[in-house]
Amino acid sequence: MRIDIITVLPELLKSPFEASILKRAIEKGLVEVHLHNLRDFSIGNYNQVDDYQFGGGAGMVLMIEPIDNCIAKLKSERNYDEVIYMTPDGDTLNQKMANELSLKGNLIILCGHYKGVDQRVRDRLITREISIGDYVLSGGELAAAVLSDSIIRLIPGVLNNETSALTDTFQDNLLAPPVYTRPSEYKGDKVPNVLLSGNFPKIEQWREEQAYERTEKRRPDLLK
Ligand code: 6GU
Repeated sequence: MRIDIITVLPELLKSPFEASILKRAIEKGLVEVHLHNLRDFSIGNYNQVDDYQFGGGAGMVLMIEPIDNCIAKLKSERNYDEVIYMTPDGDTLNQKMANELSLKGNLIILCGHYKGVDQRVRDRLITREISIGDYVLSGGELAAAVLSDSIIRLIPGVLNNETSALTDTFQDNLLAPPVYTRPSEYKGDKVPNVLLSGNFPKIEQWREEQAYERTEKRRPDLLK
C-alpha cells in the first residue's frame, strides 16, 4: 500500500510514522507514506495556497489550483483507489471503513485547514470525505494520522501476532474483554481465577462473556 498525504503542515505528520508499529510497517516495506507540502504547489509570487472566501466571512480557504496541481502530478505517476478529504463534516470513521481501506492499493489523503478547501476541490477531485468524530480539530493533519494508523495496522504482516487485530475492540462489534498481567495479586486485588486455570476453552468462554457484558454496559448501541 502507498499513502500520499497532502498538507500545509507536513511537520505535524512526521512523528506518527517514526515510531512503533507504523515505523516498522514502513521499514518492512508493507506501506509507503509520502508527505507533500501544498506550499510546493503554490501559485504567484507569494507562495499562496489560501485566500479570502467569496461572499465575505472570517477564515481563509485553501485554493483549488495548488491542490489540483499536486493531485494531478501524483495521478500522472500511478493510479489511486481513493482521494480522501479529511473534514469534520465527512462520514465518521469506524472499524468497518478502516477494514475496507486497508484492502486498497494507493490512497491520497488531503488535509483541510482554516475554513477548509474550495468546494470545487470536493466536487471534482475527492472520492471520499472522512471525519474522525464530532469535535473540531485545528486541521485535518491529526485526523489523517489517526486514519492512517487505523488502516496500516490492518495490513497483513504489520502486527507481530497476526491474530491480535482479530481480538481488537470493535472487531465483531464487541468491546475487548479485560486483560491482566503479573502480579496475580496486587494489594489484595486478584486476577480472575479462570485466567490462571490453564483451561483454554473455559478462558475463551469467559472472555466472550466479559466482552458481551462490557459492550452491553458501555456501548449498547453496538449490539443493535
Ligand atoms: Cl477530519 N478535521 C478537522 N479539522 N476536525 C475534525 C476532523 C477532521 N474530524 C473530526 N474533527
